[in-house]
Amino acid sequence: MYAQMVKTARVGVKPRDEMTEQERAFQDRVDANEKIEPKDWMPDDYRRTLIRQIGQHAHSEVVGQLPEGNWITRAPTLERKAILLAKVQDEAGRGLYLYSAAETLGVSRDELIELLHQGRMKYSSIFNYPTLTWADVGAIGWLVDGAAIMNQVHLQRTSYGPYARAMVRICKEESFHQRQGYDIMMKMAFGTPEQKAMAQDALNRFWYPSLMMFGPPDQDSVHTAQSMAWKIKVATNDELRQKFVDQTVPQIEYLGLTCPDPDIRLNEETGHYDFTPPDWSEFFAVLKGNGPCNKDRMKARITAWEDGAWVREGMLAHARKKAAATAAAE
Ligand code: BYC
Repeated sequence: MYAQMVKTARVGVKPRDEMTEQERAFQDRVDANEKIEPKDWMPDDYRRTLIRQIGQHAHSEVVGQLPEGNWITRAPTLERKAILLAKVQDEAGRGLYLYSAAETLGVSRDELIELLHQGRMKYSSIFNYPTLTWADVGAIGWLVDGAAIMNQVHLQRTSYGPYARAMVRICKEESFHQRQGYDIMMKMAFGTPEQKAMAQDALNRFWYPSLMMFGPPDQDSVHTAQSMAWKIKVATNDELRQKFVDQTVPQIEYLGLTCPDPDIRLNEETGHYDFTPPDWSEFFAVLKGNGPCNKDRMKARITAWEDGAWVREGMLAHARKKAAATAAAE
């Protein structure tokens, strides 16, 4: 059923005097910071927006395993390999409980996965960039997980109960992920000149794609106004991007690396860093499927899904057998 709704999820904020009584009561609950639970009444567009965002979030976790998975067998030490394995495993688990949160809204995991494979649902743009060196694994943990946590800390206060609760656990994992990334960057940045050069190169390539993770500028963000009114989002794309820059620049300085944005500087008046925005035409090209790795990522996911068919069939057969045995014993 969600398939028919996917492309209709763009709505403006409905003025209060045009709302039905039910919609007004719903908005009042949201305004009072009450959590909305699966069996509560909710506007169809609230449901659709959540399915879209939670579904994309789940897909991002699952597709996001691929760039790091590329380095599991090549991690430089046994310890680094064990840490990376644990991190990638966390991402798989998060995909599962985010799909479960979406299922509470009446869409099946199979349907969401099918839409992803058909290119009708998105996942985060960042995972369409390649991981060329071990330093990229550090940059992903530091910058990509750092950007993700900036967003997810706010999402713990999102209005939909199951999503907010999933975020609490995700944030705990994410802070470990971010620290392991920064730890790799410290080793590299304080290591040999070659290691430091690799760290700088990873920062250069991941800086702007990380800024893009927060979504288009507020004036081009189609969903922000309504999502903020419903407290699905509790901060805008630009607000979170600015917070990320403010947090990250001192970390770059500590590492002794150089921010790839030559114009970045602390604005004494605002107390925030002024920075050059990403090339938004690149962002929209990546969203359209034209990033460096879009095709590889989808191919890998579809192959994994098809190769795993026998596992799903086996588990279903086992569940049917167990259910029949239980029924026979009653
Ligand atoms: N990439 O109106 P807007 C992780 C789309 S995974 C792709 O601002 P919204 C990790 C947007 O969907 C964590 N698409 O949208 C995992 C919309 O298109 P549609 C991932 C993007 O939803 C493994 C259009 O652009 N985090 O950390 O209000 C390893 C207009 O945008 C992107 C989440 O998923 C993008 N970057 O705001 C390591 C957080 N940005 O749907 C790490 C949850 C925008 O109309 N999601 N678009 O076709 C959100 O918070 C929001 O969905 C966003 C976008 C802030 C991303």
